[in-house]
Amino acid sequence: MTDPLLTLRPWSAPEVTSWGRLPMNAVDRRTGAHSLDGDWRFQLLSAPHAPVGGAWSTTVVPGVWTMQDTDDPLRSTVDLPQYLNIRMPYAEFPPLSPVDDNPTGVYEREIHIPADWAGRRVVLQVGAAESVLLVHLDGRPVGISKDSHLAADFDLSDLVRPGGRHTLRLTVVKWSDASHIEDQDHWWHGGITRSVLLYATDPLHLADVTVRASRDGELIVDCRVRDAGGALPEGWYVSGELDGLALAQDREFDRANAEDERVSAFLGEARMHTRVPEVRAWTAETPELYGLTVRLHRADGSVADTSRHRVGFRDVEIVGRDLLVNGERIYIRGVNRHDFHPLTGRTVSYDDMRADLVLLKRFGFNAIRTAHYPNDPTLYDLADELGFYVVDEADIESHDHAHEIADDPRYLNAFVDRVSRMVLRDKNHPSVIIWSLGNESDYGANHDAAAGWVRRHDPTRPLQYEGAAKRGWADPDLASDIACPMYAPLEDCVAHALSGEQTKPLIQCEYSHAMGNSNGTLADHWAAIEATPGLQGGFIWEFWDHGILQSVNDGRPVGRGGAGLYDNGVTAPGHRWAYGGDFGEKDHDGAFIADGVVFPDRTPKPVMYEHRELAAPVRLELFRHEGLVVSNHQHFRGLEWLTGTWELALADGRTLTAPATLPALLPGETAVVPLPLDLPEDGGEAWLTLRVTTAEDLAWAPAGTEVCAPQVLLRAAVTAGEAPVSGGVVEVDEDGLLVHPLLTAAPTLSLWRAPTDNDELGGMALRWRTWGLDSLVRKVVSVRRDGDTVTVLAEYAGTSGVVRHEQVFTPVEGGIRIDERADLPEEFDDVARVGTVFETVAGLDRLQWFGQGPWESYPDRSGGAPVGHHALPVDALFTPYLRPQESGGRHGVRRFTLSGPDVTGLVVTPDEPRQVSVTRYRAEDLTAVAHHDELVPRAGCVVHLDAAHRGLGTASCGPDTFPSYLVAPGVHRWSWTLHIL
Ligand code: IPT
Repeated sequence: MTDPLLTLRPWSAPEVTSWGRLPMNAVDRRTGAHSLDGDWRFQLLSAPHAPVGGAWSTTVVPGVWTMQDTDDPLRSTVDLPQYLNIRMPYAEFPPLSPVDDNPTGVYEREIHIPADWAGRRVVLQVGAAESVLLVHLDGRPVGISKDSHLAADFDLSDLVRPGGRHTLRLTVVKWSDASHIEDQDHWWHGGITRSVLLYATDPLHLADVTVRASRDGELIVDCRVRDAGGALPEGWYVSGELDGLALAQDREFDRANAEDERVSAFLGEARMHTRVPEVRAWTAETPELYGLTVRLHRADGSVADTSRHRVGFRDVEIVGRDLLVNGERIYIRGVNRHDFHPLTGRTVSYDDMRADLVLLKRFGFNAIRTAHYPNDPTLYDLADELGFYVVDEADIESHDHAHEIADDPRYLNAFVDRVSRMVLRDKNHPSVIIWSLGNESDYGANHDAAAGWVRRHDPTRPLQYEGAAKRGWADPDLASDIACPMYAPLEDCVAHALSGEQTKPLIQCEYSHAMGNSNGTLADHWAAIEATPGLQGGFIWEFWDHGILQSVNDGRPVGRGGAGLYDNGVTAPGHRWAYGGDFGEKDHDGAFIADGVVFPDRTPKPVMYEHRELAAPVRLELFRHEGLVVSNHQHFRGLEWLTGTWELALADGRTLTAPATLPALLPGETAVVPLPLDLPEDGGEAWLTLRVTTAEDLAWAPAGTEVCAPQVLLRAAVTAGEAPVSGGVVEVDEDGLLVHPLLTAAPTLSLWRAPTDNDELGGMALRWRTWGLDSLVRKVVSVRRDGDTVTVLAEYAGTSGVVRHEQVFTPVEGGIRIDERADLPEEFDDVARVGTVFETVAGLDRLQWFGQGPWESYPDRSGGAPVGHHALPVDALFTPYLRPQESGGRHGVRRFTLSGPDVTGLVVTPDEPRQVSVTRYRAEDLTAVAHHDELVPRAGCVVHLDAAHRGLGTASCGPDTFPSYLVAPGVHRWSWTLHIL
């Protein structure tokens, strides 16, 4: 028998967005539904037209077959994850996809229809399937759906028997016309990624509920009612209740609608309203929610249907060039977030999503862009509850064929379908403050059509689309109410805001690309944003490093069983975080998938701590050396929820503390408070830090969680170089290399760092290699003794330039002072570092330092690492970026001690705060391997002390670091002392 769903070949028909699918709505049917999650029979076919009839294996729904049971012997076909950013994984042009090589999953199971569902409307909901879903019941066609990130509901009422058992088949075709508009930058998978349910309603049911709640307490609830039976019975009515407060029926609306031809025999509309006195408004800082219950009643008053909502009263508007929430110009401290998990690929649980958002809250984020498709519905519930502003983005990215598709009328339906279904699903969430038409799809008539639909349907929120905004940040005619560029140079943003031409809020939809060791200049961005009216923030790219947990042995994804095989960002032996190419893909985009502010197990990268500080709700400034200015840097709340501790770090090693009481301050207010601790007359350089913690348990943090640690310098260092002593001995060998009992490699000059992803993709690493900086050849020119002092002159030859390097070794009390000078030729006009590198004996396992920390910091990413006394095991200093690269640096180091339980330590004191790193790896160790798990730690330490270190920037996608963070040619001087502990 020919199957009409297959005969239609919907996988190459963009006009067909669905068939038999129910309209999207905001009535949540998850509670009370029968879950169909769990084991299903499964077959993977090579193409949709391949015959079903092979052996069935078992698989878990929801899940992607690309990550599941890949060692199942019953599988005739194995289809693994593939990572490609822009390029499509096949050559066919839209709307076509490969004919014979199109993995197709066939899922089957029995469903049981309860006997008491007799007379009810029975609906199947498939949470999400990619990319085409075909539904059959007992071999009969039920429906088709596309759009891999939204649910599809199908009415089964006419096909099922109460008390009966039926065979449900879901066929999921991986490649289709829809893949061309789901060309987002993440792994390609195939399967059913969200839960499958079965639910029943009365034939007379709530077809949709639209909630509008504004900050003045006004609540309007619009209900649409349908009768699947075909005729709306007389006497139905709706009721509503908001936390015990009954809503009133809007008679005027009902009267007007009674004459409205849209209200037919089977569709009813009703409006209810109320005004809540002294309403507690919703904002991301104060996520106040009210519980709303909407009921549909039959004529006798009995309840036919119920819909529950959580309501947040808030306004969003654009006034002039400002985006306002509840009348306040807010900052958007955002991140782009994918639905991702290292074991399941795309299926994310409630706990996972909650953990994501809790972490983001703790690190000062207040906004999420759902890059680049509507996320799991639970994410929005959590955003409402924990407090986030959400840019909700439609599932449209046609990156590879953007220009052809934006105006292709065959795709018009798909654009409007995807955008409108997202709006219909998510419109009641207070967290959603902006709609987005999608990502990287050029700009065409299809976008304008979708924008037109949104503007009519939901005039309460702004709309954005980067592809439109790019045509003119100030142009009022384009389908974007926000100027939302990606990776725009900061100077362009500032210039636009100062130009007098700005008409729209400027909020970058992507900026500060977090690939590897990155996010340089984030603090400079925020300084400019806070200083420039018209700039309101942006969304960092991105939350996740999408590394998939892989077994190195067989190259397969580990899947759900992998919990416990990673910790603190690092995988267990025999495993690694796979990135593009690791599954044998011929075409891939490598580690570009690892560009998040957290590791694949959600361990925060160091940039998170800087972000937390940039978002600090409390700021500190010194007031004429007599007191401190404390300010409340929030938009909507006081400081009652916070408490703190003062900490005074002195260069002599002391740290004094005192409890802090934060002043009562309204948003934006400041107060002068006296210095909390007497500054001792001695003790040298002195830094005062206010460690701010949560005063009570919050939904996202237990009491005592650190929120920020603003710091002021109370007393600067007085530098006095250590005086020479006579009679000391400095030993150097015939090559002028220092001989020292604790060093296995003498201090030499280093101009090279293991290229970061930014260095590689930004082209710097190539230049450094061309100059030969990775393999400088040292030649000693002279060794001169002058009393106790030894002066060594050496030349370091690259392929296109020679650096002269001088070291003067002078004995000082208990150690040696080393004064260094390097002369960089003009052609080396942008190097990674100028500094000293040496290696120590084994057994020195602990670093103590006075400087910035405790986490990794670099010259252009050093905020949020307060100056203080820090100590960490050497192994914990290194940040395990997925692709090994320069890592583990500490900025502003004033002194450090390396010691071990059995070995005497050494103490290094630079002449001024310097960039230092202590790791188990040479730069060439890091460049030699592609994954962190391949690194073999050395027994001793590799120590870098830099006179100058280049900023990190974000050049892997976006601007490089600023000129002030570059290392210039010419003369560099630095000195340091080396003592044995
Ligand atoms: C931009 C994409 O929108 C995003 O999905 C991601 O690929 C990011 O870049 C880089 O990681 S598009 C890019 C061409 C600017």
